[in-house]
Amino acid sequence: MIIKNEKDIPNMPWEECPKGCEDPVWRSTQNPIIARNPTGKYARVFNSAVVPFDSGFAGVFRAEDRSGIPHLYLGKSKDGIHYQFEEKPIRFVDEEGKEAFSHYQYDPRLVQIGTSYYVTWCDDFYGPALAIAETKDFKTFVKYNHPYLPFNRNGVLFPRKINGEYVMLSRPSDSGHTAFGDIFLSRSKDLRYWGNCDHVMERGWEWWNLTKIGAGCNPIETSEGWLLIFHGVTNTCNGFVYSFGGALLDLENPAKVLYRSTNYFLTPEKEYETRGFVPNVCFPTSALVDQKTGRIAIYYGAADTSTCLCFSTVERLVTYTKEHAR
Ligand code: BMA
Repeated sequence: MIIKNEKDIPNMPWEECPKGCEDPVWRSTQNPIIARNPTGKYARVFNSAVVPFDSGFAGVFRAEDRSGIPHLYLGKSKDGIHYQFEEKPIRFVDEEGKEAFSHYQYDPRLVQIGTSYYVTWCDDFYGPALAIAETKDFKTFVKYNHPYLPFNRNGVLFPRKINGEYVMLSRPSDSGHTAFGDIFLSRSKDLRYWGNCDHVMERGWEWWNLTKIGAGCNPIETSEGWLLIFHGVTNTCNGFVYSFGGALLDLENPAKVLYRSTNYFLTPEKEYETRGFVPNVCFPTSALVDQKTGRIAIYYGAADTSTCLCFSTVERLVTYTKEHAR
């Protein structure tokens, strides 16, 4: 299997698969890597995204301060596990250099395309809507005007143009704790005007993704298709449960689903996933992929309380997805 468009990341977080484990992913023994009150200023850091940067790692972190309002903070790390966070939220500016204010920001994703890094997140735009910003140096973050109308969440960019266009997955929603949702795709020539949309995946008939689904990590390019890690939600008499699974999308037309796993990769089982601010949430937002070995480190938010890591390989997830496909 060929992995495309990734980098060699010899210093990325990694733990070998425990003996006898046949699961598609395995958790870090260091979980949660960012536990409650990590700095004394933020109560909770979760659902956050990182990329390799400057011989280490840079990340955009969702952190909730003591007001409970989520904002995005910059974090840097040498090993991808221990992060130093900036004290103040990222200050976004618009394309004219003026401050681009919004009341809240959450669930960031982060991807490198060419020489720029793009942050996508859920922003306050008369309700939850997607936002997109570009940075080249993790110092200046230029926020474009909102790409879509409200309400929309889980905006996840592909790491390169496909047939000359940027492509983004998203999940149209309502203004609250949306009880429905499919993954759609839109295209853009300039990252500012989006359209030419397709429906990609509907919520599943399998129990774990019955209520709604949303793209998780930026798709990983392989010779077998784009590997998409997505979250799936089911509704119980005690509320939503967030798990995650995978699909392979067509390389040329990623609106076409080639394989979709009927089984989840990971579901809340550990105490740090089943207990917390919002119990029973495993919410994947970022994956580091080592081109040379195919190792994957998935960052996921646990129980809207902490940041966790789990591991796998591209080969293992692609094989699992195909073997457990519908
Ligand atoms: C979703 C988002 C996520 C959160 C999840 C569970 O709607 O708000 O940030 O992790 O709910 O509360």
